[in-house]
Amino acid sequence: MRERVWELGARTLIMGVLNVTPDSFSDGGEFLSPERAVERALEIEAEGADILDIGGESTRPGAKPIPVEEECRRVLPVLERLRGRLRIPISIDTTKYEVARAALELGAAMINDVSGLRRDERLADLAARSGAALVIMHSRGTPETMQQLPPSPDILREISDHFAWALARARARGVATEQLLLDPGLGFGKTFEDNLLILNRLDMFADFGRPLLVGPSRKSFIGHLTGRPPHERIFGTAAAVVAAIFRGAHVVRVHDVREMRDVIRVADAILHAGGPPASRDPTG
Ligand code: HH2
Repeated sequence: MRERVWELGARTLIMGVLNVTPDSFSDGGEFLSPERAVERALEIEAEGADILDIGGESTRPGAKPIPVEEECRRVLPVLERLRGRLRIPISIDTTKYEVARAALELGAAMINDVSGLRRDERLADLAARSGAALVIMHSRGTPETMQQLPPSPDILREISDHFAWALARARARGVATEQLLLDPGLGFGKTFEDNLLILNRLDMFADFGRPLLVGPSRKSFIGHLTGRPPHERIFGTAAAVVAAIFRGAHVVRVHDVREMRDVIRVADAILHAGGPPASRDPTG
């Protein structure tokens, strides 16, 4: 990850979410002013996150795409103000080349591409040139269309096929294997049952030999099970985080960093009791 190296497998890493948007499904509008966003970023670090993921475009189901200029206007002032103020690396949650390029210039060390290179393969060129880590996430359709798609006949196969394609594209464009992470994209065009299945079978993606990132935080499948609105899905999120850890997740993307840090500490300790499981080393 540029000049940094993340050690994976010893403990589960936390990616703290900061959405600088008016319309994100759970924290939309909360951190739209750069001052509030910076405050929350510093808090996310203090709460124990290992990386800060900043996004300027909501990917909630039905969300309309926004222009590059608007996305830059939201996230770049926050990145500028954070320069030199965080010890943890920053990830930019974007599918747009221009946004990622500007964020890397301001010091971001990871590109979190929820389109998994489907929108713009040049994101891989940026990773290759800068050495930034690249998250390849699987999404069915785009946020605007994903709820209208018919269910996948075999969601696990569909995700695996996408990972294989995107890893090959990234490598062809010069990204080193060590820079790549995989994310099955909970909630992105998946049915309720798909999301549960993905979490329960997460270990099947270990065969790719890359670290696995998952983002169950406050998502609607948790609301579906608990009947609770996004801000009250912390316990449900905790259950999904623990399940993901026991099925081999290396990084979890969460809003409630302080709470999930405790959850992860306990889950990791149980997981490692009796020696570290061999399957946790993503390189096999
Ligand atoms: N989920 C969201 C956004 N980005 N990135 C990765 N790698 N994995 C995810 O599961 C993921 C993601 C959606 O959550 P959130 O950012 O809270 O909402 P919104 O897209 O409405 O801003």
